[in-house]
Amino acid sequence: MSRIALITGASSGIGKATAELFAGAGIDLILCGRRQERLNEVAAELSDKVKVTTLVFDVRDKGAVKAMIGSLADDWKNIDILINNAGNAHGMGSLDEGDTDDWDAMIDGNVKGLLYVSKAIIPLMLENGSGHIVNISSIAGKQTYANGAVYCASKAAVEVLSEGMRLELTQHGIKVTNVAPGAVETEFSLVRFKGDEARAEKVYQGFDPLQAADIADAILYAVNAPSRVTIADITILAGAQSAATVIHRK
Ligand code: 8X3
Repeated sequence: MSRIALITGASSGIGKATAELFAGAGIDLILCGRRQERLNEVAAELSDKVKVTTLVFDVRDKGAVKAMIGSLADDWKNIDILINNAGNAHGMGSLDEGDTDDWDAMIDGNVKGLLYVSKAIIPLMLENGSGHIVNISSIAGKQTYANGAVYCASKAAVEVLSEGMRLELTQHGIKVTNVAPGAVETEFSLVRFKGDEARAEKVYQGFDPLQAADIADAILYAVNAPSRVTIADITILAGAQSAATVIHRK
């Protein structure tokens, strides 16, 4: 029987790349995101390979998360894999000058959003006595950098939540994998710098950055590992990257 994966933030970046790779591997998909049109495009692209359904909600909206996941037809509720991918950086600035709305967006999305989605899905996995949760953290969750402390804190929280989930859920047959990517060329920097394309492009200049598909590869590896194996943690840096803020540029 084919597996079912629910992916948040599935309309772009790592979420979309994971959906594409999973479809190739025969995994049915529940694609979640805030933008129905973009989700529809991804769904249309993949629905000749696997069964695909979409759910539109913002992970920050507790009520919507509960209602939308609760609205899934019974067949779709047998979720084998949860990819907690939705998350973003908003702004970059010092703690004295940072925008508190940006802080709210990062803590609410990256931390509370991940919790709301997990809370809606863990009971379904417990009922089945199996499941796999993959949390997309960041190298920023392991290494703090100036002007990014709130983003780093939000991702450090993801690291801790991965550990907490693993401690609570292993006994119930549910695996938890934490994936911490470094510099991946997606819309990440464009969002962080609020649409400033020149600034966003500079982040990935002078070296060969990671692509979303590189992260998707690692995720597929983790969810395909035999049942005797738990891939607990994967950190993936760009080939020219040695730490969160250390990149060898030509
Ligand atoms: C994104 C990686 O190093 O730009 O999560 O914060 S970094």
